[in-house]
Amino acid sequence: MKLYDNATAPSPRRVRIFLAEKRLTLPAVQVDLRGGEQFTPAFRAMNPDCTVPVLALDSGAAITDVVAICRYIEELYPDPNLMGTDAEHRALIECWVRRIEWDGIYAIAEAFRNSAPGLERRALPGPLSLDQIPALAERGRRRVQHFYTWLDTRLADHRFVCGPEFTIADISALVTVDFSARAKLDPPAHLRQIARWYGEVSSRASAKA
Ligand SMILES: N[C@@H](CCC(=O)N[C@@H](CS)C(=O)NCC(=O)O)C(=O)O
Repeated sequence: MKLYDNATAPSPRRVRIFLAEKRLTLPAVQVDLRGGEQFTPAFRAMNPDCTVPVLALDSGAAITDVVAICRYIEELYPDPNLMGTDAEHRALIECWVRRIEWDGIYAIAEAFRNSAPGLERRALPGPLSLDQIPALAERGRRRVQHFYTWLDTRLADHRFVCGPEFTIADISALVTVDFSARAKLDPPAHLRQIARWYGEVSSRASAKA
């Protein structure tokens, strides 16, 4: 197994934290996204979506999605459990992860990629060159505030996003909040539950990954 990674991008960091929680280290290859290495024929042959992370398996298969990679690792290395212990738990965790992606990660990406100098013509990751649309940056900023509001409400009576246990949903939300700083969209200080939860999850050793 080999992980195609990038040290500063949020998506592969979700996998690195997941691996750190499992106390696993995989051989890794840094993909130079700024230098356009994701568009080289060799990388495209492995992942036509031109994104990281990719988990290349010894079988020759390539898993090109964060949650699919984590699911594969979870099945091989079930302890500690990070994706649910029974049908209901697994389904609920998946709901929260999807909500965090949709309202959090994608919303911040929408705001950031449609406004950041240096990402002109790169408004979406992937093989297409797409122009930035300033109205989408504004829409993304509004969507992020909605994300923070519901996350704070959720955390008011849950220690972690899915209850008493740390899960992949916390990893996803932690990476989202850290990504938000790059878009100058940090959670508002009055959302005390996010601050309390962030203090706890960001001090875990895995958060350094
Ligand atoms: N399908 C992927 C998307 C991952 C993704 O968007 N990766 C970004 C880094 S965070 C990327 O590779 N971007 C390449 C680019 O911007 O050209 C997943 O969620 O696993």
